[in-house]
This record gives sequence, C-alpha cells and structure tokens, in this order.
Amino acid sequence: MSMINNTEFDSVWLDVNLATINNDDYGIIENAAIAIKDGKIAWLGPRAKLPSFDVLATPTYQGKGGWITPGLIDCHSHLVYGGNRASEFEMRLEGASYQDIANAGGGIVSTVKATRQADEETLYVGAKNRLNALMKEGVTTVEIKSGYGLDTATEIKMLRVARLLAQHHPVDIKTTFLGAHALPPEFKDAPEAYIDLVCGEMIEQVVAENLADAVDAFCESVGFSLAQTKRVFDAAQKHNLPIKLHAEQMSNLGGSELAASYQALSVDHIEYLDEEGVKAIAASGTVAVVLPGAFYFLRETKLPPFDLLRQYKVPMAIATDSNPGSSPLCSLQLMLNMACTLFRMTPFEALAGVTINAAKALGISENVGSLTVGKQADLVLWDIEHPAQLSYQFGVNPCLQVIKAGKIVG
Ligand code: DI6
Ligand code: FE
Repeated sequence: MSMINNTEFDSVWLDVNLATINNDDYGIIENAAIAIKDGKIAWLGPRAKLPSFDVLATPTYQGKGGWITPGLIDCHSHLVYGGNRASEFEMRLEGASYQDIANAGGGIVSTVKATRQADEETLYVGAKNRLNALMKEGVTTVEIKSGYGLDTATEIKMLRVARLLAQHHPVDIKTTFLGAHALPPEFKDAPEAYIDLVCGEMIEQVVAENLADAVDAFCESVGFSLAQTKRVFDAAQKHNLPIKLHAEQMSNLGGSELAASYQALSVDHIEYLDEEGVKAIAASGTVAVVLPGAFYFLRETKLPPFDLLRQYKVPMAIATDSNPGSSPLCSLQLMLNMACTLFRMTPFEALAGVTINAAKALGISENVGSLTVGKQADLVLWDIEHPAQLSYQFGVNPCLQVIKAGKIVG
C-alpha cells in the first residue's frame, strides 16, 4: 500500500476486500479501502490505515463486504462483423470440420461477404450489443480486430466502427489490423498479391487514419504461411506497430517463434505450440493468450502446453475470441470458468489472465490490469466471498458496480 502526498480524493470505497493482482497471487487485502483521484488509484490498503480525508466533501461508497478487482480486459476479440454462421454450426454437427468448411469457401469468407455488405450502422449495432454484454460482466477494456473485410474499404470500415464504439461507451478499445486473416475470394490463386495489398495500400491507409494499435495475422494452413506472415510483420514494423499472432491453433507452423523474433505482444490460441516455441516466447516476453471459447466451440482436444508455459514462466492471458465462426460468445466470465474446467488453469491464473496478463498482451500493463497506486481506476465491485468464485460459478453475474477511470459506469 502506498499513498499520494495529499488526502484529497475524488471518491472512496469503504468496506471492501481487494484482489490487487500485483504479485504471483491474488494480492488480497481484506477489510480494505480504495481511493480515487483524477481517474487514478490514489490510495489503497487496509481500512484502518486510510488517511483522513474530507468526509463531507468526498463521495464515499460502501462495498458491503464485496470484493474489488481490476476491471476485466478482453484482449482478443472480433466483435465487429456482419451476419452469423449458425448454418455452418449445423454443418459441423452433421460431420463437416472447420477446415472442410473453410476449404469449401465458407468459414471466414462467408462472414467477409456479410461484412462487406453491411453498412457502418449495421456493423455498429451488432457490435454494440456484444460489447454491452461484455461490459455488463465487468469488462473495461476490449481489443477488437479487423479481418472480415479483406479489402481496403471494408477493413477501414470495421476499424472505424471499433473506434466509434470507444467514443460512445465507457470502455477502452484497442484495435488490431488483421488484414491477413484469410484469403479473399478475388485473390484465391494469388496469395502473394493479396499480401502485397495488405502490406501496401491497406496498412498505409489504416495508419494514415490512425485506426490500428497493433497488427495481427492468421498463420495457419487455412490462413497464411510463415513467409507471408513475416512480410506482414515487416510491414507492421515499418509503421512502428506492435504485432500479435494467431498461431499454432490447428497445427505447428512455427509462427510463435517468428512472432517472438519480432517481440510480439502476444501469440494467441497456441494449442500446438512446442517447447522450442515456448522458450522463444519466454525469452521475448510475449504473452500466451489462450482462447477456451474457440477450443470448446470447435471441440478441440489438444490443450495448449500449460506445463511448459508455467515452467518457462510465460504470462498467460485468456480472452473470448468472440467471433461468428469459432467462438460465438460474449462472456469473459464464461471464459474464466472454461479456462479452469477445460484447461485446468487455476482460478488465480484465470483471473490474472483477464487482468494483468491481458493488459500485457495489449501493451498497456503500465496503466491498467492491477490495483496499483497511479494506475487508471478501472475497477469492478463483485458480490462474492472470494475471488476464486469468479471462475467457479457461471450464469449468475455477481458484478455489482463497474468503475471506469474513476467513474461509476455500471
Ligand atoms: N482463428 C479463429 O479462431 C478465428 N479467426 C482465427 O484466425 C475464427 C474466425 C472465424 O471463423 O470467423
Ligand atoms: Fe481470433
């Protein structure tokens, strides 16, 4: 606990317990208080040590013995898209695989068609509903990728919608340019020419309008090769954008090692990551983002290499991957539960995975992701008796209050 040099606070929460997520554990402070000034955490610690402040002038809230955690961070989503893929879901239940459908011209490409057709308003309304579902569960920061446009105009349209969502909601949105998500039909036999477009006109326009905070690619047999992915990374580097990668989801192409050599913020999915890959991302400080929703929805059976990730002390984050094809869901609380039930992560690993490590995966851990004096006051007050409860139960939303940059927003 520490203290800023004056005791003028904008607001104070009393009668709370804190899970600060600052250490290798929950960082629990029971019978605590937390004070906010200028949208930042100004003081936190045991209630008995709270400095005296002007009680009459300062809004003071009673947490009634609830728990405050950092605001949750969904560090990998595809919230903006047109249409839905329920019919493909039916096809998969009749025996077709995700790859079969993609190879037959469905999959990502079918969402591309719907996204190209949708106007900005339609995309905005669809994404807003999904964003609101996340926010109701205590999410205060969301990453949103493009990648269902696959032409310059539609990629730009998606990213503009993502930026617009941020303007109208009390949430921070980090945008990621994912032009190299799939090969669009018009480039069916010309993948290199498509990569030329991604690395040229597309990224240039995205950068010119300041629409992306990072660049991502899908390195996979149904996506792009290692060499093509490298070209995208070089373009990102040229424009000073950090990189992320969909890697080792269905096979091991060595994408994670390549990403590590570019100091990637994160590699995501990683079911097929091997020890060499784990060593590489450990050395580069890259976060392993695991996506239990996609694992569940595609009925995968191969688990990401958790023992190796732990052994090499790779930070692990968890996200929804919310998208119409492989993870059509908008609940980070469900991801906490699935991370534990399907991935056997501990409830603490799960909570760190949607707070401090998710912040690292977005390059914003200096500012959010833990309860730390000086960080932005993104907080959630929960009606729970212990933070493990956030992973344990699902379907009863225990979120009592959401505080974004010091303001109560939900
Ligand atoms: N991996 C995924 O799981 C999503 N994208 C990706 O690169 C799936 C996207 C989709 O099927 O629409
Ligand atoms: Fe994804």
